Amino acid sequence: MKLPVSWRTSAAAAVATATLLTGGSIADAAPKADVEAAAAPDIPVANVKAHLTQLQSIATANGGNRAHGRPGYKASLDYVKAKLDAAGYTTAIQQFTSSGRTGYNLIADWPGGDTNQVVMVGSHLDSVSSGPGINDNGSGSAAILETALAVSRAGYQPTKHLRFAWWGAEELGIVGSRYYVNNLSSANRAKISGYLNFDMIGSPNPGYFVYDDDPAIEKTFKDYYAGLGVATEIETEGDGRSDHAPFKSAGVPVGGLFTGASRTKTAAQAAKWGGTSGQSFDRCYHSSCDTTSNINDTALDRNSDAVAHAVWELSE
Ligand code: DTR
Ligand code: CA
Ligand code: ZN
Ligand code: ZN
Repeated sequence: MKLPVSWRTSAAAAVATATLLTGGSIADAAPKADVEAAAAPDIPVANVKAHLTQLQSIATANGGNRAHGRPGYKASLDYVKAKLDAAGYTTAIQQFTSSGRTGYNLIADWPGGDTNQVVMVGSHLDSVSSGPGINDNGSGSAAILETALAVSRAGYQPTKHLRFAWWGAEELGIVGSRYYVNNLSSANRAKISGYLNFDMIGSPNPGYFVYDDDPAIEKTFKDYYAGLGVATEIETEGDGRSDHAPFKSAGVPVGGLFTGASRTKTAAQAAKWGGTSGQSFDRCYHSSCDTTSNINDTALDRNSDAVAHAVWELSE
């Protein structure tokens, strides 16, 4: 007989916490009760695209970009924060300085859950100064925003505590997320049971790459894609080139998804994923053409649903 999640024993929770604080992975810590994990809802890709349309409008109204230190970045942050405040999140803006300009991280906590076991989900919200940054990284920012809103719509009450983050100044060198991690006390850092990063998840000529840093988180994503019948590859283009790097350096289990940037799709990859071989995954990477037309809707939809799947599975 499957017990509902809410019947987890306190002993199992104590084991979970102890395991995590001694550096166990998320999966090791999950109590082994015979329970039915709640299934994540479908994330409507139309909703994700509506956020991208808003971010595009913001860039267009602010010099064509959403870069650190420019009006378009703060307007993007205000847009995301307003949605989260209206959905019942506890939000906070963390300020920092980079290259002589003020930067901002947005942290949003979903009330409830064990605050000794925090599942964090993050994406950088800034673009480069040369364009609107809709794939890089409106795609990740919009997908985690819509997942956070889905948590609210569902009234989801997971065992672990959920925290979402939109980082500033990633394009200047992973500045905002590193500032956040460096300013955590060691006690609060130890409470983060995992960090999930989403940076470029809607590339126009997409690949399906999974970070291979933490085995349990990697398995969560690979199992999800296997269920869709979509092949995945290990992410190698980045290896530390995004906001998961400061968390990994601090000993936090990390994972994430990526659809590719300037590397070229091979014939073998095109055979399994479709798209165009001999062409980069995102021809508009860091360019002015990284607009709302620079998105593959199928990849954005699949990855948005994968974000929700991982959030539900890893926070149960
Ligand atoms: N650093 C990201 C783009 C990027 C390039 N390789 C990877 C691998 C994994 C995540 C992201 C990336 C940026 O330009 O914002
Ligand atoms: Ca969907
Ligand atoms: Zn970039
Ligand atoms: Zn990026």
